[in-house]
Amino acid sequence: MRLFVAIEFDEKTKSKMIDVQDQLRAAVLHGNFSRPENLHLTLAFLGEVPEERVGGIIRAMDRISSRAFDAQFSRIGQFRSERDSLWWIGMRENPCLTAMRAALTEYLTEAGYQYDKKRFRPHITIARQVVLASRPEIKIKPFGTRVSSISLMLSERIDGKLKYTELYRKKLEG
Ligand code: 2AM
Repeated sequence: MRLFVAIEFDEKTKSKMIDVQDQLRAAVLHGNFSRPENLHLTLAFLGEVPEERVGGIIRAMDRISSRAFDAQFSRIGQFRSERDSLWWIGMRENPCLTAMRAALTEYLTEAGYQYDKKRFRPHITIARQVVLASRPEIKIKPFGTRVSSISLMLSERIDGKLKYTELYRKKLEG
């Protein structure tokens, strides 16, 4: 099973992300835009995990004692490759996020799980494989949301479409 741990967002927050996505859409020649139900922020990408090892991930998530926190979004950015680029909305640096993510990766490591070790750049992917037609005029009005849980997500490709399913939700305290 292809798994990752992520922050999921409520509809109001996602509609603000979709506003940004729509501004980008207006300027692309090509782009693979994330569907609203797929908008999330990945905390740890685990990759393929055998079904019998899912329980250990849940136990690692349950060890986290971090509190709920307010997150802010105020910028967009790109990860470029030679051919195209991935566009994202960034979550502002936040000591609560950093501490919670550090606890998660520590407990996953202690339990013997591997996760993607690239430098953590908290982001929500809004579009992949973007090729621009014109310079996008994107105005992002900073917005915020309360993060009060984290989710274990299953990633599947069904009929060519990426589908994410929440397998477990860990509530943060407070
Ligand atoms: P991305 O949006 O920047 O591609 C599910 O694939 C989630 O896990 C995505 O949010 C993706 O980030 C993230 N992820 C991190 N490392 C990954 C990897 N090596 N392969 C696929 N997805 C990865």
